[in-house]
Amino acid sequence: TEKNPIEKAARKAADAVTGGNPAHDIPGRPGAEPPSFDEPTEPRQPLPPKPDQRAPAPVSPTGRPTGAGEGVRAQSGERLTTAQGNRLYETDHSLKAGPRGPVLLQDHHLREKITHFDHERIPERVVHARGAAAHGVFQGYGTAASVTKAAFLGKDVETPVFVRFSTVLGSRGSSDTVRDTRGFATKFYTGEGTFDLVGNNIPVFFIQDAIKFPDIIHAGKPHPDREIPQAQSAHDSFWDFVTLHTEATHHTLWNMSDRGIPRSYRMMEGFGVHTFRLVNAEGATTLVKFHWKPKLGVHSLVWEEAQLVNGIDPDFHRRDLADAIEAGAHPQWELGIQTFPDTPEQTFEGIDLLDPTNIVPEELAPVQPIGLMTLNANPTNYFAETEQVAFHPGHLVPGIDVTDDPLLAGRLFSYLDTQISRLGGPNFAQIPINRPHAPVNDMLRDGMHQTAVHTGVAPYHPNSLDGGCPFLAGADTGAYIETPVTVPESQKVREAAASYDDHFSQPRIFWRSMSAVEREHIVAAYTFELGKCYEQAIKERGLQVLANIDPDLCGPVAEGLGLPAPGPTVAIESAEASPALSQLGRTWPTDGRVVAVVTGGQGDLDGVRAARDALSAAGLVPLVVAPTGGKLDEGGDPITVQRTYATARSVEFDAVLLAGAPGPGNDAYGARDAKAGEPGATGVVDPRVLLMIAEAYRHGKAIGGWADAGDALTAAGVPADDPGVVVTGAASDTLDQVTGLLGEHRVWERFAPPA
Ligand code: HDD
Repeated sequence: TEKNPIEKAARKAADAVTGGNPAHDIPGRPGAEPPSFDEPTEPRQPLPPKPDQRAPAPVSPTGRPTGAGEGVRAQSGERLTTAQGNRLYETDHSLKAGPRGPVLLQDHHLREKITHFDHERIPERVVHARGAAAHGVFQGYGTAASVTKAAFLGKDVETPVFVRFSTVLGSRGSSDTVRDTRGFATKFYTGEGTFDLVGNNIPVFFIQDAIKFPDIIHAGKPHPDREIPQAQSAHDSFWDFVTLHTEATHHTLWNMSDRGIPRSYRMMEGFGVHTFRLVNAEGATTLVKFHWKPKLGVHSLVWEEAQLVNGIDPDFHRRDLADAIEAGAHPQWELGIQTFPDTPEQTFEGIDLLDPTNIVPEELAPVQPIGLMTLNANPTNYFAETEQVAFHPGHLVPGIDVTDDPLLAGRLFSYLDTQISRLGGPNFAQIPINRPHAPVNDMLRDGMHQTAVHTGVAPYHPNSLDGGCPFLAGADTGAYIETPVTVPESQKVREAAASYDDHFSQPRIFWRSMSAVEREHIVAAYTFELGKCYEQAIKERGLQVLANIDPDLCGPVAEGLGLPAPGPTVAIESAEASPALSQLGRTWPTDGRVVAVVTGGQGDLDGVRAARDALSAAGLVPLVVAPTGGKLDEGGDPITVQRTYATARSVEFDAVLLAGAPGPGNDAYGARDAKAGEPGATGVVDPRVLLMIAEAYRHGKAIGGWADAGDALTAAGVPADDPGVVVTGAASDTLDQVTGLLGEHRVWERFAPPA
């Protein structure tokens, strides 16, 4: 009946497939029955992006903002299309010769869809494969003007940033809370071009020369025969390397400390590691080390907690960062610099500034704040942004220059090279997340994935055909203007300066700066990691390294391994402690700390409500935990249950509150398990609540309760008068004390080593 010849042809084709049976008509086809499923067929406005997903507007290589249409192809138009923009009427069935017949090769849509899918993955980063990122803004204080002309550090200058945090060793799908260094890479989209500060949460590095980087990474990655263990340093090849290359001792000690298992990306320091050279407007130079200081303080997990989280929530850090930003708790870091005179020796107080295994204690060179970074938006698309972002320590702006640290020199080569293989060619700077927010006119042409349509005929300099464009910058505005540093006269050698030979003095400073609890954690970490090695010789070499740091560190580890403690083979000098290295002894803001409010569902619900509201008002995150999901107290002001006994686990919380029952005979934490008793049965505490209390106690978390909450503590074997355990008569009193305890992150007395 179709008059239109196209519709007629389409009907014929459909009949060929359906055998002319209208029951098999394809929804959306001309003349087809309306689809029987509830799918919108008319275009609707897409949901507006969440407020936290506002990405900075990408800028094209020509400096113009790119809307849909200029260069970037994302979703546009309302109908499903092929990659060529041809509208599709169906995407759920392959084209077949009859409903039960063979699939036809001519089905272009099928082949295009599957082929694209087959190529959806790109090589993961060879290191730092697992990461999470966020957008934000950096605001300069103007305090660095005397040492650098970098415009983005000027007073109140705002610069968009993109920050990617990562682990180093694990694959892209590995767990977040493994013991490892964390990457802390920041891309500043400045008006003078992009500046990348590609740092870590540990201020020193494993090796002193980039030529060893493949070796340390081969040693740390899973063994090549069985590809195990994933994302771990607790294995023979890692410890083989770091005990043979003792320059790794300092970094390894930081990894074995609580810094190796951060509580949150939001609670980590960041370090540029190398010494950089700043240049001011007069051309005077200063050597500096960059530091990021988190406003929330530096906090860590405890080891058992980290291990549990690996199974319970492998995305713990990723989720924490995204949730906080979405909730409006925007994490902040202050950027600071330690400054050193740029002398020919490039040392400070005897410390070689070109050796990346050294720190300069903050007591000798205070960190001076120069700006504030706020992360305020989550990425819109993980692949497009977090996965494709390409950092490079050589992305520098006028006023910031590199030094001759041999580790940095190798990095300046490596990052560009790796992006070419990872992102498929030399044009990765055109990917939206990598586009500078400054005009680009680079004379780089062609190549794989070229998305710019360059104009002109003379991409060379100087030229007369394109009007001489582009022109060069003046010496006052150009980047990469070499500082006239004298290179010491020497012969070509493959060796390091003698100052690079001392591998133990700096680790000794770190060890001696730790509190008793932190030392206990370090001993436990070494005992665990070396204990997981199979080779006796590696364990023994590990102990020798520890003896050379400090026999006090070696002794208890040797005892744990059941091996004799060797004596030191180097002179054990006295070391001045640097209190700034310890994470303890200060109180910090409690914003965003997660507190469980555990109720049996029928006890003191007014108390639950009051605790929830007071915690929220104080900027903390209360999560109501009850035996089952849904709402409590439907009659009055209902309380939404956020976690059930089945979904909650202590590791998600920084503190646990037990909402007391109004009186005896009405146990608030009664088991739902029929075997254990009726819901809310008197005297029965659900084993999952008992586990939560016991774990929270073991992990040094504050535990609070009111009214008869003490009964549950007793059942869990937790002494009600122990430090950090607060039971009072009223929710408000308990809350005040628990929030106070959270300022110190944990109840450290619980970890005190046995006398
Ligand atoms: Fe590196 C990635 C940090 C030494 C070679 N590195 C990478 C990332 C961070 C660091 C944070 C992840 C960036 C992102 O999120 O995309 N790397 C460091 C620090 C180092 C360091 C602080 C020492 C001070 N790196 C280093 C050396 C080499 C590399 C010595 C090679 C000679 N790093 C790379 C790389 C990576 C990388 C292979 C992998 C993915 C990438 O670059 O983009 O090129």
